[in-house]
Amino acid sequence: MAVPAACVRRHAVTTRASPHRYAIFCRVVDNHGDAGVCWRLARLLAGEHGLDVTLWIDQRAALAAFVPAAATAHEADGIALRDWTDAEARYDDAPDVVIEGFGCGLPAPVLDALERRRHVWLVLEYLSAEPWVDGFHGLPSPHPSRPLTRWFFFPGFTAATGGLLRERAVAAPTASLAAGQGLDVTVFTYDNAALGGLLDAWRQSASPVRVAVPEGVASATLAGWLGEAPGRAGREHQRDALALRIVEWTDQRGFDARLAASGFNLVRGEDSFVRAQWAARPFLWHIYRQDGDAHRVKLDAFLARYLAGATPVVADAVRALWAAFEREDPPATAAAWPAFAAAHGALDAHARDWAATLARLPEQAACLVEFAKKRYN
Ligand code: TRH
Repeated sequence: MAVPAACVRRHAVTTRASPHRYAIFCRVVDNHGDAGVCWRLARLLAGEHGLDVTLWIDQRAALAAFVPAAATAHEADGIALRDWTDAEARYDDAPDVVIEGFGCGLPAPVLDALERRRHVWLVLEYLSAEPWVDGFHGLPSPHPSRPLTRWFFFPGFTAATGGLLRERAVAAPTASLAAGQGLDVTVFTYDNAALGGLLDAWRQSASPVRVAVPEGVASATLAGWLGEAPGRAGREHQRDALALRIVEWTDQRGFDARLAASGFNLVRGEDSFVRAQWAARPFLWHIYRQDGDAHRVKLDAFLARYLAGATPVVADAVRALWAAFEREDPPATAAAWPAFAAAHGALDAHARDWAATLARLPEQAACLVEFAKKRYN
């Protein structure tokens, strides 16, 4: 894979050999994003860079939701799978590159092993569009009590960051499939009363709206709106123009394909948020809430980039809908929908332009491999 010049320039340190054995450490905070991002990265490193990758994870169930083999197997998709607790007890592996997922820490036996051998230790940070990320990507930090150095690796939306995860197979965006025959929507949000506002709007739509919701997603909100439990995969709920279908979870490839086949996507967290952008459809990001409303800063930083080149019609439609949803305001969300729907063609074109812009930025796995090569000593 071609490595963007920006990746290489920033880390110009003498190369001595190519690190080949990668270990990714992942602790699940909640939901599926920690496992999802680590798995996406692992698949790219193994599948597209031919590297030897082991994923150490503390909660296999979070991964097994979309990689069923991960519940018990020692290997899936060419990636070795190991339990975090095993590394706490004893660590005999000898990776060249250790990736600490989202600052989750490393078990003491791993730190002991790193002290004994040549390696690169990267801390994979959360994705943010905030401008300060440019200055922090790639900085070293000495360990407070051991002779070890960690390097901070920030994904991001500029050439000065580590970029975004993107498989070679991501298809060039095509025009939306929705025009004319109604709208297909995928909903992958957290619980949020504002989702009820959207369902109200879709129910009253002049043309059919077909909504797919993976089983268990936003189930309290859906139960409140439907007046009954949403049920298991296969269950369908018809409410006037709205056909709401509960669907099975798929693997990440299937999930990506589902987003690409929808005319509008509601996503959340980090990995699905990125995938909605590669799907190049109009979308709404239900950002993960943080204490002190820190998430609003992140949301605004993303919107500032996403809407920088947008027409007023697109910018107003996105801002009104996203703001109402973030405030968890059902009537305002329902009220924002008609303008969003009316701008669908322009929103779709904007989403394709945005995906094309992002595709010219560094690809995260390629950038990380280059970064590790330069720091391997
Ligand atoms: O599940 P998320 O909300 O995860 C997170 C965590 O809450 C985390 O603590 C937080 O810090 C982070 O968000 C910001 O959302 P995310 O990141 O979109 O991860 C979901 C993963 O599930 C993603 O890799 C896609 C995958 N998935 C499938 O592969 N198939 C499916 O059918 C579905 C529904 C999801």
